[in-house]
Amino acid sequence: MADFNGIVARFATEGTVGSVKPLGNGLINDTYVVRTEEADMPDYVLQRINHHIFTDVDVLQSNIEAVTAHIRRKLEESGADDIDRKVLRFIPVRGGGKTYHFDGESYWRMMAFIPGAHTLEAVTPESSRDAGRAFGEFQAMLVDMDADLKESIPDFHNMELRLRQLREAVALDKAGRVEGVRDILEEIESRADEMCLAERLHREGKLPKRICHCDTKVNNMMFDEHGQVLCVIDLDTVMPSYVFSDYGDFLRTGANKGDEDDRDLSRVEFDMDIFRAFTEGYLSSARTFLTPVEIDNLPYAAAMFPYMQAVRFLADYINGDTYYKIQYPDHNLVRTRAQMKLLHSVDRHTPEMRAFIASVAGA
Ligand code: GN1
Ligand code: MG
Repeated sequence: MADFNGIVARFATEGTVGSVKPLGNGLINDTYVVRTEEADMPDYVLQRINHHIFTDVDVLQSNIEAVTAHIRRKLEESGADDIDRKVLRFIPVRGGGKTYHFDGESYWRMMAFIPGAHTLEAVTPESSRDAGRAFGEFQAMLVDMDADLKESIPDFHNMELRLRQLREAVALDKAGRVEGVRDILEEIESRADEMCLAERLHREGKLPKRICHCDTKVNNMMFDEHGQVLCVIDLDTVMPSYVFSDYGDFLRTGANKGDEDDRDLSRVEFDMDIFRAFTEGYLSSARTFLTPVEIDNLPYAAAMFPYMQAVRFLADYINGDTYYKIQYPDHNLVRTRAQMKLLHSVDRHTPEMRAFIASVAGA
């Protein structure tokens, strides 16, 4: 058990720590809510950063500080109200400028808890329209940022790299699980070229990298008491990437009628109502900067993300579950199958998606 009081004391927080309790269900970091005893003092979110995944915590926090400062400045310039609920505020450590503390074992950071806000695990067409607008706005606000952000996980959404990692896992077969998943591996390989389109377009100079969120899950947004989006959270993966990351990963999680790890594959279907609402919202704020190549390939992004996530879950399963937290032994395999099922459903809707995007983008 970590010495929470000792850790919190390292940060320039206000008030007296009352309680520290686990918060949320992220697969990567450990998150806690720190309640202060005084009613007029802020509460905080404390996180143990997974430094096996984010190996350069200094890069990670510099990216996050640069991005939140840029957004805060933009909100101030535009005269927005309630700014402290619209952008995260990281707490510096006492007597130093850094926003993280290393206790000899783990890296910790703290941010102000946003009062009266909540996250959602399920989406409706209304909230996904807002989400589309919010993630589009997030990208739009960062389009003119000069700071040179580094990739906090190099090649995070590089499909070619993810396939190489899967092939390495298969070659080593550390957990002796390859024999049991030959059918999925075969299907994945049969679509590998098609799914690496983004990297090819980028090499040909036809697809830019922009600052993206790269983990645009439904539960990475905060809503206010009226169900309005306040801000996007979980900024660890904010880095240069293709806009496909934010578009595709939202639909992967938000437009799945089942769960990411559903055992009942009949529940896993691509939800066109969510797709339409999210796409309308996204294009309303992102159309100002998106290129025709980016717009034309949004349906590809919707397919690539379930595919990429299947590749990642399957590689982890084959490696013996070293990356994602699991709740039972074949959890990563169940997740893989659910992502492949989602991909099949996306495939069936591709022509309809194309037509819809063309009508909205052309409008
Ligand atoms: C991880 O921790 P969480 O749940 O926000 C992962 C994402 C995956 C997701 C799958 C840094 O995100 O890329 O899409 O799990 N984040 C990292 O649920 O690998
Ligand atoms: Mg998260």
